Amino acid sequence: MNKSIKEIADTLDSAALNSQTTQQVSLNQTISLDDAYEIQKMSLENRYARGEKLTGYKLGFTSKAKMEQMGVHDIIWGRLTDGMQYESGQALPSEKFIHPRVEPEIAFLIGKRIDRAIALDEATDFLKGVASALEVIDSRYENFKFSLEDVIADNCSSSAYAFGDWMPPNTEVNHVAIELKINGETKQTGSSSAILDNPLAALVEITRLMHDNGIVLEEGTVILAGAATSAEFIHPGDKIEGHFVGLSTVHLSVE
Ligand code: OOG
Ligand code: MG
Repeated sequence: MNKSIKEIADTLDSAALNSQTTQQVSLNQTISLDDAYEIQKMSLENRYARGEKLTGYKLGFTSKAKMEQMGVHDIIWGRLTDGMQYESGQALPSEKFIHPRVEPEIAFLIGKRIDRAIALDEATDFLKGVASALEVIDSRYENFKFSLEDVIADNCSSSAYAFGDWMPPNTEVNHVAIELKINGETKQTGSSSAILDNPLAALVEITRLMHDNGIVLEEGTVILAGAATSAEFIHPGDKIEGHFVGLSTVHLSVE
């Protein structure tokens, strides 16, 4: 029997809360893209009810490397909360995760309220800062496998993120050379231009998506532009470093 949108939202939220996998929704029933975003929104309501606060939004599959790694070829967006936020240098408690993966990203801090789709040449005017970032994704689905609708419903696998130092809005974020190291070993290298040819284009894209969804980006909102490289699995004991030329290094570890 088909589950309701609310039942699916609750199942995904408890899977995240209890660090346990659940079956892909699409194996049992067909849901539309609109349903998937509605499930995401409802599952986040449970987090807010537990006291978590919305901090911002993220894009997913904005680079070819990510699309190919996960077999999904459309841009998706998800919600970030303060419960997912870690300081650079902090340890991630492994019991909170299922099969986490880390990926290097570029982050934006909104400086001026945005209630419309902005253009690329005005993007920096709306910023308070830019930063390097690490995102930890942790699909709630078995074997990290999902369809486009599945991953959207699961809030785009969002589970943790950390920023490097915030830099002024006019700091160059394009063509930033990136190196992801785990335990001193280089696991991924790339360039921030892998993100839609320019991470600022991801900011433009999110303003368009938010406008279409009637969401206003308030001052202080954080944005993750999407990973520039494929993601790497992380395990207890790992020390993770994201090096970004011209931006600060971000560190995380797993305990
Ligand atoms: C979905 C999340 C994708 C990104 O940066 O592309 C994402 C996933 O890969 O599990 O966060
Ligand atoms: Mg990401």
